[in-house]
Amino acid sequence: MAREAFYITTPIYYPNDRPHIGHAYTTVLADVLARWNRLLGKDVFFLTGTDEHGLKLQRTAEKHGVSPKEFVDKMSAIFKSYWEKLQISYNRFIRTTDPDHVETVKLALSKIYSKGLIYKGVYKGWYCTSCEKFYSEGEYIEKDGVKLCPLHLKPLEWVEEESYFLKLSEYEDTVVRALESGIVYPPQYAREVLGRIRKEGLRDVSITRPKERVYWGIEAPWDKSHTIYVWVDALLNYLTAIGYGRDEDRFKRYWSVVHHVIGKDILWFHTALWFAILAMLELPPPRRLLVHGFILCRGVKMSKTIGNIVSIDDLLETYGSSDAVRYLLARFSTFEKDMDYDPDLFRNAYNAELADTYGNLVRRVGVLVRRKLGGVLRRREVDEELARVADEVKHDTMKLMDRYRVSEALVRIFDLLREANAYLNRKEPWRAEDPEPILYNAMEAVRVATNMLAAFMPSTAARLADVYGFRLLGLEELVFGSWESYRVKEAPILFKKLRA
Ligand code: ME8
Repeated sequence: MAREAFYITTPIYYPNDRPHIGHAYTTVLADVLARWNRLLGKDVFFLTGTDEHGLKLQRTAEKHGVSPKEFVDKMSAIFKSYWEKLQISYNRFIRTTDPDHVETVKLALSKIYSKGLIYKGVYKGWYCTSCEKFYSEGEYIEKDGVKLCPLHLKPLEWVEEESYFLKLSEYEDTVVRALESGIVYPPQYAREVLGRIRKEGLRDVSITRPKERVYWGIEAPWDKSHTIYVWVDALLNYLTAIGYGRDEDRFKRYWSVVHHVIGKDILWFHTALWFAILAMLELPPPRRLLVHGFILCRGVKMSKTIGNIVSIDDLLETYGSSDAVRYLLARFSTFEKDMDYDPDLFRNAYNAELADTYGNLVRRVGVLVRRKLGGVLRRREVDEELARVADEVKHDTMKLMDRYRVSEALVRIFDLLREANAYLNRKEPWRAEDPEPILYNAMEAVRVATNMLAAFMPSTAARLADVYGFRLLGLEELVFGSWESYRVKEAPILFKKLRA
């Protein structure tokens, strides 16, 4: 039987600067979900990449004195190198300058154009280049008579030019229906967009730019003097990567199970604009749109443009490993709310959870197996109580992950580790005449927890499996009390304690 498919995407990021922890947050969350679904035995396709066209990139490259292509080549490689450091297991890293993407954009837009859903007009409005977005009255803020972008607090530019428009207004009902169908998680974000549509309606949007102003983009297939608006170009990446217009079977297989993970800043584009474009292409809306809040830095959204950034390198250096960084980002992730990056909170969780609860348990069990049993631990009678906890934890974790409750799932896995620590304290294998049954059960708890944690901390899981002599399994096969024998080569200290 064909394996169930699972398609997960991150936003494709603007490579105008290196990624920061906001980008890492989304990408790690998506990676955790991708890896978790692989553990469930699914055929996962995980997509990330860079959004390389548009005025922002054009200007940044000009500022650096290089061509846009040279600039994005260099920057997309930097994004890749960070995702490697963070062990992001993407199946494709898409770049909007990739030839198959350029082809997809032309194909999709020609289709929409031929349906009469694109018309010529004049656009006038206030534009933020950092957002690549027009702001209408009520959306921007005004200070000393200057109109400012509400996100970047930078002056908006007045733009008045010929443009082609997309008839979004004809798709209001379709978009509303999709929003009401429960595909947006958490639902508060669907309500937010619905509220805005109710208030303003869905207006037609400008989807091209005159080439003389924005040359760095994909040419409109029906008018070579225009380039496609970067957001329309970018959204279509989700179709390119799974073979839209080239491989129908593959496309259908993955499109039916697509999960987009995004930050709330780009919610409008991923609902109003995206759902409408999909309907114009006669495609269903995504299966799920998972929206998370911002990482704030002292109450303000962290952003490259504002300059209040915590870098990925800082985090890697502070917490010592990419697994620890991944753990902490997932541990404090919230979809509903923003998360304020608090170094004390992160350090305390690192010390209490990773170093003490997990690290100590692993080390204690390993040391005792080596000291008491010469490193060889065989299967013995199962402790019913610990087995029950392990089963319940696995069951609950699967349910939580199925509902994208990533942080709660982590806490639940740690319940098993806490229970195993308490079990060791109670049973005192260091005093026991026959310590093997106790150590076997504690080790089984380590194995079951580690196997689930492989989605969050893949290096740690692989390393432990190697030095303790077990194999990481699919979740279906993961049963407490089923591993035959362990060979403990060394008892590692997984996470060194951090000082304040
Ligand atoms: O918007 N907190 O790219 P982008 C949480 N190219 N998440 C954050 C964050 C923060 N402080 N800062 C950034 C774009 N992010 C477009 C996307 S997709 C078809 C095109 C994350 O480089 C979050 O996922 O500005 C947010 O939605 C995304 O980065 C924006 O990245």
